[in-house]
Amino acid sequence: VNLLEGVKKGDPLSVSRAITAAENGTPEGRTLLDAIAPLVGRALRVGFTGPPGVGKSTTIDALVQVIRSKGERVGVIAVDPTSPFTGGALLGDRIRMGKSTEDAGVFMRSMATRGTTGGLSRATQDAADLLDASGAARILIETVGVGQSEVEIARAADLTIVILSPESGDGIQAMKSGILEIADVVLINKADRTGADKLEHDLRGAFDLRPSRRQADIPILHSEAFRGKGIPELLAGVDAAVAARKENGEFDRRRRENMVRRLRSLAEYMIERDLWAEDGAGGKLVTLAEEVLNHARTSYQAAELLVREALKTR
Ligand SMILES: Nc1nc2c(ncn2[C@@H]2O[C@H](COP(=O)(O)OP(=O)(O)OP(=O)(O)O)[C@@H](O)[C@H]2O)c(=O)[nH]1
Ligand SMILES: [Mg+2]
Repeated sequence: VNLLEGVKKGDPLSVSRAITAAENGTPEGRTLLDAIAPLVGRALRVGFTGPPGVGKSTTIDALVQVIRSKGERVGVIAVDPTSPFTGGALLGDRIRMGKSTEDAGVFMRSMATRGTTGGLSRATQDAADLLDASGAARILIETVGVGQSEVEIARAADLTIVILSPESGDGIQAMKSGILEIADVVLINKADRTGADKLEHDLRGAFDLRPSRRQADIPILHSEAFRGKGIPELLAGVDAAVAARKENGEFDRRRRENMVRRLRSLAEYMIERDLWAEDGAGGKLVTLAEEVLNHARTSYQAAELLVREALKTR
């Protein structure tokens, strides 16, 4: 099977295999990523983050249905910091929705922690690129907004939605954790519960204390994702924000900024990979340690040698 052709045609099995190859860092994965590069950049990437259990997956599921009703193809990436399928709602609704599981216009993928968190971020961006090349018009990325690295993954999108709920002091927690700093849109989900208006009021108050123009512009929307309420309005809010950003140049500026961060971390990953490769500098590590102990070299000289070795291997 030609994986590249399959990805380009949007064949789900090919996309799935391609993401796995990229995730595992195989040569085939790398070749594919280079080959699809000219097709990347068309899809809108939206990051969703927020405290555990606020309804991120439910919101995404509901949003997927609204997007599908407009006929657009959509890709979903759920970044799970612990295990592939604990998210519950995403998988649960997928089974419940029945038909939409077979809907070739929806592609869902869960990314599990593998190796370093930098690796997770890289794998997520690669998966988004593959979905982009496969013809998805929108790519929705869910991360739990607890660890800094997960928040970073959500921020690497074109637009970041922070979801809160009126329950269990989410708002206060969010204000303290700094997660609101990355919000382009705030969604107060579980608006059926008491306290949604108070939360909005508190958020406005917090935004007003830091009256940068950006903060004042952040829309605060309400939803009851489990019954689809407020979700068409969320999509409209996203589209309005994107249109405004394209108009004022913010959209392109953000893409450049994200790419700078992505290249920086990719270069760091490559150096580290090459540094510890068995056939490269990594193989000299024990010998060099011995030499330092025997005063044949200083530790700095030995480390310099390792770095030079790593940089010339590939
Ligand atoms: N009352 C109420 N419950 C909701 C609403 N939206 C989602 N839920 C419920 O909240 C629970 C958590 O929903 P999820 O969508 O799994 O939340 P999540 O943020 O993706 O959770 P994690 O991925 O585990 O962090 C589920 O039982 C949902 O049915 C809502 O608008 N109102
Ligand atoms: Mg979830």
